[in-house]
Amino acid sequence: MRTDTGQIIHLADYRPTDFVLERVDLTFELDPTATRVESRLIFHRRDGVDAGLPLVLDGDDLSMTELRLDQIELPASQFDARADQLIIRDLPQSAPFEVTVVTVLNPEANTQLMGLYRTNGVYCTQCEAEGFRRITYFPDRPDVLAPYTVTIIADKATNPVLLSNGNFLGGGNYDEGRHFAAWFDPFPKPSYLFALVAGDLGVVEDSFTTQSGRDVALKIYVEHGKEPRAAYAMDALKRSMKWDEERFGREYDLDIFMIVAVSDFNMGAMENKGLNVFNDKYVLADPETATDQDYANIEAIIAHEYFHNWTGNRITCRDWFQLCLKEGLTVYRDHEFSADMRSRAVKRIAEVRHLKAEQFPEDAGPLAHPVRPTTYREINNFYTTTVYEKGSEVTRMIATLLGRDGFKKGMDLYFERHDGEAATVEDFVRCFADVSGRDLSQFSRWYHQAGTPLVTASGDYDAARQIFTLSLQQMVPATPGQPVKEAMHIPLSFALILDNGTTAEPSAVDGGEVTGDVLHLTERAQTFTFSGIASRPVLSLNRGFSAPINLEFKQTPADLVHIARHDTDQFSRWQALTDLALPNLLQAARDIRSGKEISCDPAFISALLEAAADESLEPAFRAQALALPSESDMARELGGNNDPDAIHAARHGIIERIAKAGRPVFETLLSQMRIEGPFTPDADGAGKRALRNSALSYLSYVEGGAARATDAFNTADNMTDMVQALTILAHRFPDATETAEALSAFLQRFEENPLVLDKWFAIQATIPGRDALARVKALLQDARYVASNPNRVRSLVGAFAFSNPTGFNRADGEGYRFLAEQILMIDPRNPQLAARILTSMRSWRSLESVRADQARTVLAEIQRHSGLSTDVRDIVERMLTA
Ligand code: B3K
Ligand code: ZN
Repeated sequence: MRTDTGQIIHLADYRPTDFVLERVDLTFELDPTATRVESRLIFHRRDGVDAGLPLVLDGDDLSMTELRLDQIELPASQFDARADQLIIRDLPQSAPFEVTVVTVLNPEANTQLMGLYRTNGVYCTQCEAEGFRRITYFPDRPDVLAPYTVTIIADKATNPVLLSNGNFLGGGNYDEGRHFAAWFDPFPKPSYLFALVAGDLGVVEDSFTTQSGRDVALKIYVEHGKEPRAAYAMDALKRSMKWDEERFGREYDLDIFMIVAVSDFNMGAMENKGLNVFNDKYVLADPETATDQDYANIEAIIAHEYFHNWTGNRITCRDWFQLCLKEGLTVYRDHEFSADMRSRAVKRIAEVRHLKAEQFPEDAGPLAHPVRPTTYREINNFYTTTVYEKGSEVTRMIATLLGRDGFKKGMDLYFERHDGEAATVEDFVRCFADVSGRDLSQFSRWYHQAGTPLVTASGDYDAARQIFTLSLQQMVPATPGQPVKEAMHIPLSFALILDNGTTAEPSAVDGGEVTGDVLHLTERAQTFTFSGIASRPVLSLNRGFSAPINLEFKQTPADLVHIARHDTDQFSRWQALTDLALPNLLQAARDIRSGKEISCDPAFISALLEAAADESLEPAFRAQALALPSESDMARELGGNNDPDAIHAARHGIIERIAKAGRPVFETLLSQMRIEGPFTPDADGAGKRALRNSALSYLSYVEGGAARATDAFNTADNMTDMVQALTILAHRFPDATETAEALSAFLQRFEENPLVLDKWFAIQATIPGRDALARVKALLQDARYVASNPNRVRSLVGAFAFSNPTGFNRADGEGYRFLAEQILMIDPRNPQLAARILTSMRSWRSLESVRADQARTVLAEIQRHSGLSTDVRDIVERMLTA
């Protein structure tokens, strides 16, 4: 039985626990099907709490075999034990007392991958958000913090490695071939940060000396034989530790920091104190098997989980409504880290692409919710791009408002004030208000109001008075539960670019607050005037994407070309190229639907090719410019009545035109961007490979056959090039013999490597067109398809539903029906995974009516299904009712 009864939890109902937890002492006797967990908890009643109130502990699917109070067995009359709750009555008024609970678990049968489970013979835990209650009865909420002692007893031959949080206390041999290890974590933590790992694993070891001179042992545990593939992760970890010291003054606090890579994991990774558990996809890499994107992901996620040690662990969340307090902030920190490790501009472009592709649709659809929600039914459904990515953007805006030094001071105060506490978003914001003296109350609406603000801008230049006038309006769309919105405080970075490419320095700016190059839009409508502007300027607005908004600003192609050439902000140059591309793409989509011939503005094509060939720009930037807005970007911009087939055909047609006009440019790039010597995963090399592969892809649109991509596939000496070539073959020439041969050669070479096999599945699952569904169904029958492995499910079912717009959104609804079958099959074993994949339908209302009707029918069928998990029920009902 699941704990979650589907009740709605409200932020307004928050109150502290009646009992204070002082200490936790856990003993695990591991067994694949009958693990015994003895938990000893010391509590005292909180001051002022009524003596009659019982102790209520959370459970989920638990079976208890022993219960003692101060070591004496409790009479049945004194407690009620259910699978999801333990209530103990008649407890001491003020003196501390000890509750001992023994539960017996079956890790082998735990397919949800929450609580204690087994993956490839390794015991492993996942407790965030509410998995600890699947291990033992506990006040399983983030505001209950205590130091933990953990003893693990297990068969020594099969489990030589026994790990938990904190510092190693000691270990030794036990009876019957068993051994034990004891760990103590002195830093009070909530239960969601508990972790245990046991099994037979290989280890990579290193060390780090902190800024104050303490030595920290670093260990990454992987399956035997995979040790060399953890080298990059180790390097990323050491760089993260150093960066957090230098940038935020944060030093690591335990004697040891461990990472364990496992193959069955519901998400990317988990920041358990001192013992991060990772999806092995984000640890293992070598040139033969990992792409540049894989390396970048590993670097970012290793950093993210490490940074949680301060933002999440030392200061945690008071309740789950505050999730963005740790997630948004930590994403901001990992973004800054990657920006410092790589190209800041290219990193920013990638972030904004991701935000717009994932968060903007969420914010515009039925699942929209504030960065800091006020209600939830299933907390696991709130680990969203809104909480993470928009949460990070909100943090970034605070840094913009306060400036680098002000932000640093605010962070220092936050660490000083709240270390060791479970804090709230209000606590966080107050630190920045206190150090800056700024009133951040209007700004805080970013946490509370859902929906992407729409800013409409128009400019006017008065040559006689040498004044440039900018009129701005803002509107936040209605979202579920929030029909009416208030005006936001929107920081807009700007530049007035003159004819000669220099930036105008106005003699005065009126109409609102301006700090440095940032305009503060705080009213619904506001007009800024810039005086002393000698000639007509081109306005570049929302530079660096200083605010996560939709901007409607009708600029001429000539002005956009001017920005693309001259803005000192590289991000804005990319944005201008995108703004040039979009109207062409969108018009082409409309033309196709009305049966017209499509066309493309030559001025856009030449601006794009100019950027592609511009050797003063870094290759990675040029590759980003060439990567046109995606089909889902187009769908988002079209905003409704969308036909994925028309969108696909339109984009295809525009690419063909660019390819035709740019053939010589692409030919040149292909030879210029060749890299000699062995592969290294650095950003420079990655940029060159990206640009070269982009050229290769464009060329496939002007060349009739698969020859060039086949050659690229056959000569590739690294996984990035190989995957790109294989993708071109599969997506552009799905029926060519060369494609079949390449797919089978790839399979043969990498059959033993699950992470590469995932790529093989995903490339095929995303081949556009009507045949996609049949292909996906056939792959589902492949012996290598493992339904119990979340990575594999995501690489086939997830990739199809999220990343194959034409294949999935078939007008006959078969794509949706297939997804529904899969969801209903996955749900009983792994509700979190099922719910996550179902969110692929979150934009169903913006489809044209035939598809939208099909989607609605299928969602209603899912909803009618009896026995849905709370996770899936929550998603499907929100998608249908909003
Ligand atoms: N905090 C975890 C996510 C847990 C998800 C629980 N459903 C990973 C992270 O954001 O670092
Ligand atoms: Zn996180």
